[in-house]
Amino acid sequence: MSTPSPTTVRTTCPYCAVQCNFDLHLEGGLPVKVTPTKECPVARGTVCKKGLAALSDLRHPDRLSTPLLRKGGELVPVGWAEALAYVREALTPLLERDPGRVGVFGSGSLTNEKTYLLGKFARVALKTGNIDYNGRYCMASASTAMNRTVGYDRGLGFPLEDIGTSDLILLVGANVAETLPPIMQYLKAAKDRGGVIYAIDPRATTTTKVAGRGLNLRPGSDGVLALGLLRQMKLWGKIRPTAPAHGMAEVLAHADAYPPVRVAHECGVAEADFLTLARAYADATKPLILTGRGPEQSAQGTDTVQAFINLAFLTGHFGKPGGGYGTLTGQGNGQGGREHGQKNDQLPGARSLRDPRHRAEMAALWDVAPEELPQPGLSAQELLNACGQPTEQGGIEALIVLGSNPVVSAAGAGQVTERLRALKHLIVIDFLPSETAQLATLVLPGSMWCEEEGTTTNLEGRVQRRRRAMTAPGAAREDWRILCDLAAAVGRAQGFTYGSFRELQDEFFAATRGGKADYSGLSAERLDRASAQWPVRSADGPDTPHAYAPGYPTPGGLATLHVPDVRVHLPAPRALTLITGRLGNQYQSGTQSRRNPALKAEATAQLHPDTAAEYGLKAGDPVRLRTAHGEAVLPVALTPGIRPDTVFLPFHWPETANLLTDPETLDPHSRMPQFKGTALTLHPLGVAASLAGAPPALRAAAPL
Ligand SMILES: Nc1nc2c(c(=O)[nH]1)N[C@H]1C(S)=C(S)[C@@H](COP(=O)(O)OP(=O)(O)OC[C@H]3O[C@@H](n4cnc5c(=O)[nH]c(N)nc54)[C@H](O)[C@@H]3O)O[C@H]1N2
Ligand SMILES: Nc1nc2c(c(=O)[nH]1)N[C@H]1C(S)=C(S)[C@@H](COP(=O)(O)OP(=O)(O)OC[C@H]3O[C@@H](n4cnc5c(=O)[nH]c(N)nc54)[C@H](O)[C@@H]3O)O[C@H]1N2
Ligand code: SF4
Ligand SMILES: [Mo]
Repeated sequence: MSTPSPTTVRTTCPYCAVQCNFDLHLEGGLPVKVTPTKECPVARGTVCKKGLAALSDLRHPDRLSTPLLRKGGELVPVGWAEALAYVREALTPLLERDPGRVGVFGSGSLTNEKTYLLGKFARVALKTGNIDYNGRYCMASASTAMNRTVGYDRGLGFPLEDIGTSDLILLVGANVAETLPPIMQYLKAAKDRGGVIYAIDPRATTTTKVAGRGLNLRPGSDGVLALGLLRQMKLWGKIRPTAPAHGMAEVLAHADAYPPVRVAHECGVAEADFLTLARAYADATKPLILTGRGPEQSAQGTDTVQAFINLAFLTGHFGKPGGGYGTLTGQGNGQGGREHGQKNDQLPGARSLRDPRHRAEMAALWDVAPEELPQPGLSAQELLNACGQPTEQGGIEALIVLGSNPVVSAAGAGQVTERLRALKHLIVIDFLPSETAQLATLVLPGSMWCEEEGTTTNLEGRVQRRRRAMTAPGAAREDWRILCDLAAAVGRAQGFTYGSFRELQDEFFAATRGGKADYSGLSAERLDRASAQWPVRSADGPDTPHAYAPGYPTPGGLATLHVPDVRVHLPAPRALTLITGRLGNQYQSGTQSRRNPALKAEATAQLHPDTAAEYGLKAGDPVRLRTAHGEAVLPVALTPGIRPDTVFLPFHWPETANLLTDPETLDPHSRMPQFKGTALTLHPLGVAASLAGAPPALRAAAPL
């Protein structure tokens, strides 16, 4: 298994959806340094601190290098033969009885090839429909809104450099300076050309400061803001639809109910500030609306995003270079991860599992009968909620997790932990002992980013090679091989016997042929010459920097606008709302970043100083936060830029943000939980109280 170790390998970062390319330098086969490269088509010579620090996890002492099997309550090291024998004994009877009792949970961190293989593994080897992934928690609402409007979804339908040509950018709930730092250069380019940026966020962030203008709106009120803007555009004669579309008259009529006075009241902003923003949008020639997780991660996320898409479409900017609408995808392969079949209702190439033609196409490729492919199963949160429930209620008895840490990141993490504990079998493939892995009955040691080949697709639909630079340590294996091993263990090796990674990769590219997300013109060689934005339909054909030209992949080629159902819950005076999100120095559920000495950060509850004073709290005092779903204890940080009615919590630590979120209420369209916007009460613990009884996350921002 040893590979030649070149001193420098150009690869892509394991973290966010910008997917910076950088050079990883090795000595004696071990990583020593990351350096940025000007040849990176995305970051153009920059890399953020997470990328620079990414190599330190590769040989972290906690790195998993052997399978771990639970015996007598403890996870103990075993060989692969014993691990796979467990898989055979655990899963085979279940699969024979009722394959739907086995669930699979994937991730937007996986390369395209692993995404493809995981979907194929679930549906062909296990024959279960119960596969979904953590993208459901991410940009699913934006993706759902785009799909139902124009039939497909590429986060940004244009190259990043177009952002610099926009004259008005609305950053709606996206803290780009902390979460996608290299994108700031494109925003600054727009500013340098005289463009204006509004950051719309309930709290001041590094991003709102750079933007300089913004709206400090009430959490969950973005949809009303968009409706108010549409109403003003109509009033000011700015309606000139991008293309003919269904639903326009209804959408325009509905917006009449949102005059500035209502918007100001429901969004909790001054009417004059709203009107200044509306005027700026009306006067701009290339306004661009970019949404982040702020407006998207709620039980009305799809309709909220829909309201912004309607605005961009009806004012004629949708799909135009430098203007229109886009969502800022988050995970490294959040884009490709939502296209190639790990979604509960999807087949590769963004095909639909419900479409008989699409089922027949994939069945032919996979050499199975179309009717053998299962129907769509549970969505991510529903899948977790079903774990360990009685079989007659559709309970999941065994779950395989690849690339997610739901004990920290799922909504209602307390309940989710209970559900995972109630499983008969929890098989986690990870490279570090995440909190979810620590609950597993079997942990399989997988591979990290530069220990395997693959491709990822960034937030502008750009497909790039992620090159292998080193081998996984000890008995750890490449994830794609592990999936093939699992298929063999349950006696379903057929279709999972790739002689090399390249065979799998070529099958993946070919499988997308004819799909909306068509990568069939790609190969490792072509991607060595240049990255490419999908669709890429033939080996010698062009790629597609600009998506969303009218003539959409919908019946009749028309867009359909939907009347958004958005309601602002007006809290009682002095009531508080919890929002959760990210810090620049941490990544997601923290498995990787909490172990990284270069990425220090603290879990605190961010409050406005006036709110803190009202509760008699000073910076650093411990406070109990309570919602209808749970409670958490954290020290207070005073942040003057946050709305006094809002409390912000990062979600990177166990037993913090997601103990407080709701595991049951989901967006009816995207099945997104309400990560942003939960009614909250504060209970000071007293200045003298110590944090001794507080969750481990607060005692040390260190690994378990
Ligand atoms: N450092 C770092 N970078 C990351 C990640 C990470 O974990 N750490 N994760 C990656 C991933 S997967 C993702 S999805 C992206 C996410 O990137 P972002 O979308 O930037 O991330 P968040 O911090 O979740 O939310 C953004 C902002 O929304 C605001 N907000 C909360 N509620 C509302 C609301 O109701 N309305 C509005 N308008 N704003 C609101 C928050 O105050 C926050 O500043 O980041 C990616 N990059
Ligand atoms: N309260 C609150 N909760 C949130 C959010 C929020 O804003 N607020 N944001 C949500 C969003 S947008 C997201 S994307 C999710 C993310 O949350 P998670 O789904 O938990 O994602 P990660 O933390 O990236 O977890 C990835 C796990 O898989 C492992 N891993 C990563 N890549 C690979 C791989 O290639 N192979 C293997 N074998 N293992 C891998 C890591 O070590 C880690 O343990 O959290 C969601 N949860
Ligand atoms: S975390 Fe994102 S912005 Fe930072 S280096 Fe990695 S890909 Fe680039
Ligand atoms: Mo995400």
